[in-house]
Amino acid sequence: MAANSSPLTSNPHLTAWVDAMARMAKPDRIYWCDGSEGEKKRLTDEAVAQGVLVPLNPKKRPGCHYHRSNPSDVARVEHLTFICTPTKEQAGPTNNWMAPDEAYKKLGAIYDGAMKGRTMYVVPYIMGPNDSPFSKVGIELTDSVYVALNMRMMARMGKVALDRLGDAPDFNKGMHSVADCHPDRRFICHFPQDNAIWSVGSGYGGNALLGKKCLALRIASYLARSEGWLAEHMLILEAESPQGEVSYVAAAFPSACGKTNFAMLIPPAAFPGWKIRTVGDDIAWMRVGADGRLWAVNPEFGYFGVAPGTNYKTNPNAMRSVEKDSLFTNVALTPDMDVWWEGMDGAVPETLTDWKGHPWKKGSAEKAAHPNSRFTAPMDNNPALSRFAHDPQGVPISALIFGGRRSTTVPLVMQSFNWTHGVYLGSTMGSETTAAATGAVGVVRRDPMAMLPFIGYDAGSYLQHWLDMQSRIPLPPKVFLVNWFRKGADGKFLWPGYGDNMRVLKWILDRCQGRVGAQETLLGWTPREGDLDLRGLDAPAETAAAATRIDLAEWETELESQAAWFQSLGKTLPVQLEMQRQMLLAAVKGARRVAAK
Ligand code: OXD
Ligand code: MN
Repeated sequence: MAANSSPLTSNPHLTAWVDAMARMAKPDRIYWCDGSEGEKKRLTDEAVAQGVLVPLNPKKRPGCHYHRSNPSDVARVEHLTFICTPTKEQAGPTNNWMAPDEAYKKLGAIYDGAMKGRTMYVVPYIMGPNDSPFSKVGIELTDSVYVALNMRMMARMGKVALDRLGDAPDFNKGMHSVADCHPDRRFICHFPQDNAIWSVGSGYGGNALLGKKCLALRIASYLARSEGWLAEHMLILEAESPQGEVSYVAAAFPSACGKTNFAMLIPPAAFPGWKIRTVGDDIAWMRVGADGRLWAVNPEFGYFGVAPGTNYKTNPNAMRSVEKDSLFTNVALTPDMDVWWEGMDGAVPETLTDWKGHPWKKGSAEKAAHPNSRFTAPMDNNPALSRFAHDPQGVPISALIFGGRRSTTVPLVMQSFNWTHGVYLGSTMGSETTAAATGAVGVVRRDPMAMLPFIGYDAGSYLQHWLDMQSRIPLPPKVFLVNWFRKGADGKFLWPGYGDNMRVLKWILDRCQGRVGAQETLLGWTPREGDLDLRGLDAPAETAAAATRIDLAEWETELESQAAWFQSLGKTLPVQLEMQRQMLLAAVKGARRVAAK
């Protein structure tokens, strides 16, 4: 490869670091990515020639490619993900910790010569809009052409990042090698104090696309605390009412709770004139604006979404986003070289090639697509992209929403009494384990702000930072908790979800404007009968009542069970949060005592 083998920059900090990493990994070639269209074509042709990518049927999926990963490398590996702060206490009880020296030594030994016979791609990128004060520059060095091509979709990549960086030393140093892709030599290490990430042994998105979870959440959350802002696992959506009022909300849900679907929601027929547009589907960086409000940007440039379950009914905008120029990983292939996954529209094909490359027949007990198979699509493909998605100033946030997957206890929607109570609701949110994961079913896994795997430092200090933000935001957003997954006595979901979540969103937006009623319960503000707009809802009238109900006996159990979670966070747990829990518990116990008399 002749093109771009010499540095596209004279930045001495950058060239010295690239040289040092190359001396360690010993690639045959170094290639500096410029982000051009010509380069995209060249790298894609190269990937196709190596068998890393397979072109899909150009009539059905123009510009699209397919990738099959190593079958042992299909998901994020939380048990192999480390925060390498100088002390273990700085990483806190919810993270794996490795001493920085030990991590550099251990991974250095794996990197040593790992790129022999390979090309090292230098991938400069910006997380955030090009000219935004929010944005951060990262450089990823990788021996995977698949990673380089994914990065150009997921971040603003190439010369644009080198131009922004100029001669400054201020860039994230991301080193990545698939090495021999063996689980025994797989580590994802973060060095927040060095603004560095070393990832080895995995080519999977969340482990290998270093701009996403590693930089935009783990490292950014650490930087955000010292710089006074928030880096969160949140979608950002724009809602426009029929009267033309435009508002923005940011919402945190654990992985696999329908975040991309909510970010691309289609309002039900009973809500004519409402338009929902996407700013981001996974990550929000939020700063206090000059006007005292909280402003958010989506640092990403594309979507890295879970394919199974996505169809033209559940998420038409995601389906349209992947109609062209997209990359598919570990889905199934149809005989005419289109993609397929469980839950796609239409009849199940008679035969397919499954995600491992084996022939597959309709009715097979095996899944054809891996449950965590993914699409990568440029966000500009989204027909409902907000016109502010690339705005350097971001969008002003009216409401923050936290949500988990709970079959009992947590109502459809609840507004917090104040900021501290809102932070408490976020800090105790969680999801029940499902049969899809190993271990007991129905156990609540606490996942504060949906950030458990992504907080780049001690979790108690992270929650303190959230509390401290109150004094920094003169006009803070209102905070809400939602739960689309509550079940009735018959074990069926009480709430239809998907587009009907618009009804909940409308209540939230109206609450932000003081336009709709609510009832003050012991646990927070919930909609009274008639407050939620249920016109045209295809569900019995009792549904909303059952979904929004507060059951004090369930809450007593819930509040008691939160004690162990808070205790597990150790001495940095903010005292206000434990006091909130105790105040609510005392109130619930008191009310139950009165009721029992
Ligand atoms: C996740 C993801 O796992 O966005 O949260 O991929
Ligand atoms: Mn995510």
